[in-house]
Amino acid sequence: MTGTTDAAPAPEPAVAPPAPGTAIRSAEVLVHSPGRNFVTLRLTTEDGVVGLGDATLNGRELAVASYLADHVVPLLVGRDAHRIEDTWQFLYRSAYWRRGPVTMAAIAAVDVALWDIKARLAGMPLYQLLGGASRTGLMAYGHASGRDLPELFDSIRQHLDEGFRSIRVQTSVPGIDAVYGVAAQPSTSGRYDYEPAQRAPLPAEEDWDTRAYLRHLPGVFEAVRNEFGPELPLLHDGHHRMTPIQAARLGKDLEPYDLFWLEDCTPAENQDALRLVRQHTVTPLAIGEVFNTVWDYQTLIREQLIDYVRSAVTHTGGITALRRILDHAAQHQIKSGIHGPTDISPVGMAAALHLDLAIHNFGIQEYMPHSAATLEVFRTSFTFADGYLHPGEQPGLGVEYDDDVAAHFPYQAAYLPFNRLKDGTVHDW
Ligand code: GCO
Ligand code: MG
Repeated sequence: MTGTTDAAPAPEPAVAPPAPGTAIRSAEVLVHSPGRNFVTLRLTTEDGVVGLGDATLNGRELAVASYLADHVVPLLVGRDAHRIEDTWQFLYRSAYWRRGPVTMAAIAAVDVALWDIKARLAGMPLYQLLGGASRTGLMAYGHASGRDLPELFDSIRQHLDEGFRSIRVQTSVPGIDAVYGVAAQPSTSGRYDYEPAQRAPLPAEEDWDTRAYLRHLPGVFEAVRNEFGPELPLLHDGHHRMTPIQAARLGKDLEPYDLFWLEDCTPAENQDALRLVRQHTVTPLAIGEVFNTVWDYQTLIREQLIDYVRSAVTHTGGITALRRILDHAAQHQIKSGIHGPTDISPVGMAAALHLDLAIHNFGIQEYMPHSAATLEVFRTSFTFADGYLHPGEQPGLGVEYDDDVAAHFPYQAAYLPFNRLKDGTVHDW
């Protein structure tokens, strides 16, 4: 043996190390309450490039903050910020305990922050990395509500004045004191803003009566159609409160009023139940804001039992995972209707808008504008004009987080309400 050694050559690393500067240097979990609570993940690379992700789970914020801070942040430091898919698979599979809103919100925050970093490094708005724009703008719907018809009509007119061209209609029901989607009082800004989470040590108790609701709602839509004409796209959220046969009846009764969709008509954990609803009505159905993986949609998509996917980027494992759900849905002519109430932070909203712009099967985007305080903490560059949203052209997501302003808004415990029937039984809210 000449000029050789018995020692085996050092093995190549299984994966290439991060390019200089792109390893994650820090991961911070930011919990603040500018008007309402938000959980934000901020990743920073060795070179100082920052990415933001939304991990807000309304009413259970601290569980996700702990999942991230205690169990995910220690795994992120030193990882290559470019390896989005590998990081997603690692976080999902290495936890062993899969799915669930806490886990999937935490993974979503990491995923979105990594997409933000990649797009900032590329110097492009994120939608360009997702395939580029498939349209010029994103039709958005706003939330109108009223305790009676005059208040409801007033709220619809205000939304039309603000530029909305599609309207969700929620209304009080005679005999029910407090109902999802309707503000108890007109807000001081003159709008009927509805923010369900309430800052209090205990959840508020609301009441519910499905028969009263089923009797009342079709007349409300008839009045709205008579007042605003046949063209305005109208939506309604049943918020999981009906059984399949009740939902089937409501869908049938609303057919003359040509809804854009009826949302969350049943709780839908039992996907098979939607077959019954579908057999009885051609009112389009939207479901999924509380779902967190593609498995929650398996029967619904394969059997074409819904028309719109309602998941949020924030609650479904991020852009990587929601894009797959929407691609699967596209094979069945099912479109997107991404969740966008105020409990999705401006970071989560921006992520939704980039995805909406890029996919082929975009349907509609929910849009509840955030409060002035929220928009001081999260400086956004997305726009809304004449019914259409656009994510803007800033590199990355187009959102900056202001720590100094956020410091004025510490976390405050807040809970979503719950329902009881007249006899005291707890009911879906
Ligand atoms: C919607 C939703 C929300 C939820 C809220 C709970 O369609 O926008 O139903 O209003 O109630 O996200 O946190
Ligand atoms: Mg909803």
